[in-house]
Amino acid sequence: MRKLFTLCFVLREGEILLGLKKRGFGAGRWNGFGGKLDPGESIEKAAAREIEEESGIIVRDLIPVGTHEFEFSSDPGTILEVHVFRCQDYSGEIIETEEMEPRWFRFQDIPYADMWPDDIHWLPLLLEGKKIETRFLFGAGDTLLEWSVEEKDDLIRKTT
Ligand code: N91
Repeated sequence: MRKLFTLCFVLREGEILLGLKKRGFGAGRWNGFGGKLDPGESIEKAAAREIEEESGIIVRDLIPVGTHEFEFSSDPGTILEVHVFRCQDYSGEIIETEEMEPRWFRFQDIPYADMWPDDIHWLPLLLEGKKIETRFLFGAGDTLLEWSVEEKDDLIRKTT
């Protein structure tokens, strides 16, 4: 079974917006913004809605930058298919919500030790403007059992 999710990264000059997840799946880790699709909703609409709900900002020009397939050995056969976007055009004020505590990080200060263990394998590529296609299998305690990261065409011109 496949379950669809979105994950969005807002970028500005040399910085990335991450949110400390305050509750639910992945609580205590710094994440991008995203979540499940509502019934009938497009992937891009869901990505924009989730980031507004979790950080208060309105995003425009979401650029698709790849997909992740996450599988957990505790639930074999269920693939979390995550559609990843980047964005540099937003309006509104970033606010803390019940879900997330947002904060800007310089690329060199990204707190990988307090993030999902797969992030170090693909987030630097995304920040270089690469498109990615990844698969990660997690074992007990979210340890990485198997993984692959493919760089797709370099479709994004690096602007930050
Ligand atoms: O949001 C970020 C930066 N990473 C992220 C990695 C994950 N690995 C498994 N899951 C469910 C993740 C969610 C977010």
